[in-house]
Amino acid sequence: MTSSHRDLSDPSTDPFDVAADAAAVIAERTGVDHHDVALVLGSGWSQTADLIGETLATVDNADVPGFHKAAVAGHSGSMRSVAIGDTGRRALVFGTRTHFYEGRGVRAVVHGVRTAKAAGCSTVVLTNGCGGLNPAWAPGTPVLIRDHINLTAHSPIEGANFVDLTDLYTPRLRDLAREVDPDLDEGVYVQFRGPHYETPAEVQMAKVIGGDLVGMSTSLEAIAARQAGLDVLGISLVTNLAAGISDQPLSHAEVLEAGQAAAERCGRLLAAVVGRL
Ligand code: 8IG
Repeated sequence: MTSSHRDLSDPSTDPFDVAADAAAVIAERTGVDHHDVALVLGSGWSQTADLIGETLATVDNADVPGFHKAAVAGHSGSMRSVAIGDTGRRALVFGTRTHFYEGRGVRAVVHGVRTAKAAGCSTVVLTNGCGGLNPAWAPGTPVLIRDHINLTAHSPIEGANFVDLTDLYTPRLRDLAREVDPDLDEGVYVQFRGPHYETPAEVQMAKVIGGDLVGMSTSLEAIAARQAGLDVLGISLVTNLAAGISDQPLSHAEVLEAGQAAAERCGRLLAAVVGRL
């Protein structure tokens, strides 16, 4: 293990070196040098990973190079190594993510995904809480991400690397999720910078350009995952109707409530999909 805690925001630091350092600490603290699948738990998803299997180790984010404490209420500032049923495989479950709006830079946003790759994962499951544009999606409805529109005007990719994003959200994994839960709808996720929610006019713009879901995460992570060669499954939990779709104001309390209400359906979905990967 290396004791270096190189600063991701220093341009002379190679972010993949920090990811390798992080993976080494994770291996040491969890006792296994290989994880198979990584999950990032977004708003509303914190209670959903327990059905995957037994938690065998918990590591404080603050102890892992490049990671930070949770910035959002309802997120946990730790990562867990979870047995995937009795398959012998392991899931690396990130209890929180770094959001672009935190201002730590894109490298920090995608560090979890790069660490997952360095830890041996071949698949990443990105979850989030978001606003829905389809009035039929009541708060608490999970929706598969079919594609995204990245409105952050940033990319996690540095240099002239032209990464193909066709089928970014792996079709085979979407099919698998729908086998598990045939009622799952699919949608296009639009990542705004945040941390303010959208105006109703911005939500209408998202609709006109082909969006179904509005949120503040996931797209940049998915791009980094594709660059790393990971398969990506994205699942949004609609925790609120997007601004102006309903006449209700938006609140983070509503987000946490919808998560509670949906925890069982979402947990069963995650556990079944991860068990069958
Ligand atoms: I939870 O309505 C959650 N996150 N941008 N808009 C955006 N992000 C969100 C929303 C929302 N709900």
